Amino acid sequence: MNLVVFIGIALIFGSVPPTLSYGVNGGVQCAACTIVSGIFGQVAEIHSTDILNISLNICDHLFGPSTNNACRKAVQILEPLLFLLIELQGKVTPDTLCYALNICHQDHGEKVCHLFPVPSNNLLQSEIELVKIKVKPILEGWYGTDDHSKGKNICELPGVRDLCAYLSTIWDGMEPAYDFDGDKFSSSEKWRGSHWRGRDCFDVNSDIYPGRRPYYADVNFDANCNGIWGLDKEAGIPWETKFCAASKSRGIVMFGDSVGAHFHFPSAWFNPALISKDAIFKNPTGVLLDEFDWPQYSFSTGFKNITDPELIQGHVDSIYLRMRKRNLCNHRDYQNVCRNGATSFDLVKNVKNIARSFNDKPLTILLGVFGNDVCNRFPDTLKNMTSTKQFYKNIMQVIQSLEKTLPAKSHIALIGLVNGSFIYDTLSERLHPIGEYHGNVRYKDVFKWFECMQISPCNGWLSENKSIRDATTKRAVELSHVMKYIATSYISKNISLSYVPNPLTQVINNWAKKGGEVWQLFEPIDGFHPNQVAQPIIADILWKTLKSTAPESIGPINPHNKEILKMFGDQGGH
Ligand SMILES: [Ca+2]
Ligand SMILES: [Ca+2]
Repeated sequence: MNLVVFIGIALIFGSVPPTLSYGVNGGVQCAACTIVSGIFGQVAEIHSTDILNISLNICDHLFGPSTNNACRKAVQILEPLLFLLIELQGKVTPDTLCYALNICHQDHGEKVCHLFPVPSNNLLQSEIELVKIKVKPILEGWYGTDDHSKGKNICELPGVRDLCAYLSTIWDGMEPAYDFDGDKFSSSEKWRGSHWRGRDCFDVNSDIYPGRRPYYADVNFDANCNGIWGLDKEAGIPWETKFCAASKSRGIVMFGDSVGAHFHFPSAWFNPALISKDAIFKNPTGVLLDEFDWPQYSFSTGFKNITDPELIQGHVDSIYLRMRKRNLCNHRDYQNVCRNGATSFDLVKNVKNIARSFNDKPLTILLGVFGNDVCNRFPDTLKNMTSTKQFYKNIMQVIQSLEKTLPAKSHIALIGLVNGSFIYDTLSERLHPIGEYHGNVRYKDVFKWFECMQISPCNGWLSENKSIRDATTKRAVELSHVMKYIATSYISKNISLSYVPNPLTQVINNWAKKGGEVWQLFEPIDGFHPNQVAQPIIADILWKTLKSTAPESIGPINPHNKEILKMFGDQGGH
């Protein structure tokens, strides 16, 4: 039960801002409790004896070995619950347990929400009462003997409180946790480090970072971290000047939401057989530090081969890799400035996190909020979508503030919103990973349950009501038109703009033409984030569009690439 809050929340975090409580009837905490009890209940069926150790291993796995204290402490607090789960497995549903714990409840005027099939003869209420008797001593152990009838917040528990606070800190900023010179570039990978922005090759000097122009032609040291520096003594010319000065090298930024950050929740974590075997949790990964995002493998700023196949599999290709291949002077000049759940309103705030001054090399910014402006959790979802007028205002504000800071010849590619109308039809009747083991939970059940607790990542496209889904698509198309209008009408002396239709429609069409099924392209847990199969296809389509509509955004091929490779090898790696 150590993941009580977090697996469930992360599931939803892909598309909503990271807040630890929202929704009705216990909302996101109820969801977390139900999902984690569901998974661990299944684990207990297979492998009950070692569930505590399995939980502790998961802590190490998610947080990395050095930061596991908060998680391990939380597991120890929740231990009695683990044993109750073993006792109850197969007898009551996870919904029942979470209601008995008062983490799920029924708010005034709301329906009772449940994910797993309701017990026959509507036994839910009487089962809840029975489990409450068993839960009572545990709750008294935690909260004392006062009234437990009020809904409880898991983050109020001693021990768990520290874990919640820790995670809030991790997921708070968009700057690297380890950045000793404060230039927004880091020498470590995780926690908004080099997984997100090119590695800082000298993290105690804020004048040395990827993307800057060379310092005195980088004769004495590598000021822009591209691995090229020193002097060609025979010719008396600095290597950086010889290889890069005329190359029009430039950097790439992905600026947007969870799609740009490559949200991915390993489905192995939903598989009780794999969890019990413990194999997938053997290596500490610190996945949580990267907010369940995998920018290092993404279509925009991906740069490394996948080495953890138990968590994620597939091929990596990206706009960054292609720009780097085109011109090796671009080495390490990438930034992924994305945040799960970001809307156009968030872009206005997050734009300050793009690290670039007008003295640096030009930048190509892929700006895309794929769906959060039309996706929300509210029952009246249509009223809560961003209006075209407001969207125009937000995007204009972002562009104007970028125009003030970006180097000349920078380019902004505005990417249209996704058309999510395929999601419901593709998935609703399929089994969701949490229901695969017993064959009892389909995507439409998950969607309805989200809606019931008002925590849905996208009420519009996940609604069973087709007219609501159509209205959501309509607004997404309108907002894409706003992007296109801005891209074609904005006049600037300093920067250029272009519009890129959302590549996903073409990705789906190409895939279907080859005989593939649409669901194979999306994350199984949430059903709508493009998975690692889709990432390289997106990169390819996006690249071709950029190349034909805005060739200046990718720059020319550097004729010195072979010489750079020969002279500087892997240029210090990533
Ligand atoms: Ca730094
Ligand atoms: Ca250099």
